[in-house]
Amino acid sequence: MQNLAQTLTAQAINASLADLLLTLADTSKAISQAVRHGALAGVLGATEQENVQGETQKKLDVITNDMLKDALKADGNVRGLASEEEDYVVEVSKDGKYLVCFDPLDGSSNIDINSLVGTIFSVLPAPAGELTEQSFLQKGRDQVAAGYVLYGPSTMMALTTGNGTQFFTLDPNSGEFLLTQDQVTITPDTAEFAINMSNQRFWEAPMQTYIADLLIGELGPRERNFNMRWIAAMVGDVHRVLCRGGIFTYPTDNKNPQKPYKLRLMYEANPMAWLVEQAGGKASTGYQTILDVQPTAIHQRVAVILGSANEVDTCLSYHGQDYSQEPQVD
Ligand code: AFP
Repeated sequence: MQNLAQTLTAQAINASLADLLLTLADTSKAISQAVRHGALAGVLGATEQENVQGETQKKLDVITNDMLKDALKADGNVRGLASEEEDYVVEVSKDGKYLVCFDPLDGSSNIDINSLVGTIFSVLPAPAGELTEQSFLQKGRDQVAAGYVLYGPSTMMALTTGNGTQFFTLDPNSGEFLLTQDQVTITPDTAEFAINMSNQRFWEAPMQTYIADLLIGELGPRERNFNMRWIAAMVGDVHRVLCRGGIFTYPTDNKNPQKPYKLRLMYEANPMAWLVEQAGGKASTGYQTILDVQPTAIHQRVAVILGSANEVDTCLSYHGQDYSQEPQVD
């Protein structure tokens, strides 16, 4: 079986980007070890700190963030980095060709219950000149690589460099990520949806109607029944969608008018949207294709509706002109 390095060579990925992706892969192996040790390593539980999102940082959030920062600083190919756990962008090397945005441990609320967590990364070209937050504010369409590593029963990487979406499985014996699926393809139709139903009363009317029709199933306009899953870790829900189809959405809600969206654009929505599109799926904010959103801030959030192409289209058809007025966040 082909390993990650051999796959990158076969895709004719330039040496600098290939080295960077191998650094991310090697770091994810160390993160996988840290996650697996859990309570035995005293890494569970929360710190006293809050991140820029106002969320209490788990010990593993901080540990994994430091692991990635240290690895990327030593890599030599990185101009700068942005992390969910860092208030500001971090300059790394004036010679680096790439910017890396990452969520070091997505789903960290799952850590203490031994449920799925993962690392999400997005690689952008580094523009010339001084490094500022503006350097990172490039559309998802401009990514040169994107992926995640899922720390589940097996440790798996999903990766795209624009040559489709590939799955790699970490071989515990060799320590190599081996290519286990070359061209991941999302089924265009599905009978499975993923949403946090507890927010139902806060959604906008079109999403309430769309989900209500899924729940009515064969008795309603969809004329068939649907199943629901919610892992509370985007990395787990998106992996399921890539594996067997589905629609995943964290839509606009008015639970907190100052925060109508939950998921972060630069290091959650954009990398996942590219993986999904490269697998034949669709990814929308409800107002526009996620990969075409012009970022305005490194920690900006967006609504996300992604997965099986025909089901995403059906969901969007409920929105029509209702979604023409995107909520404005001060
Ligand atoms: P945490 O990393 O803080 O657990 O958040 C995970 C996440 O950003 C995303 O991965 C999940 O899909 C979503 O939040 C879950 O949100 P709810 O906890 O509101 O269901």
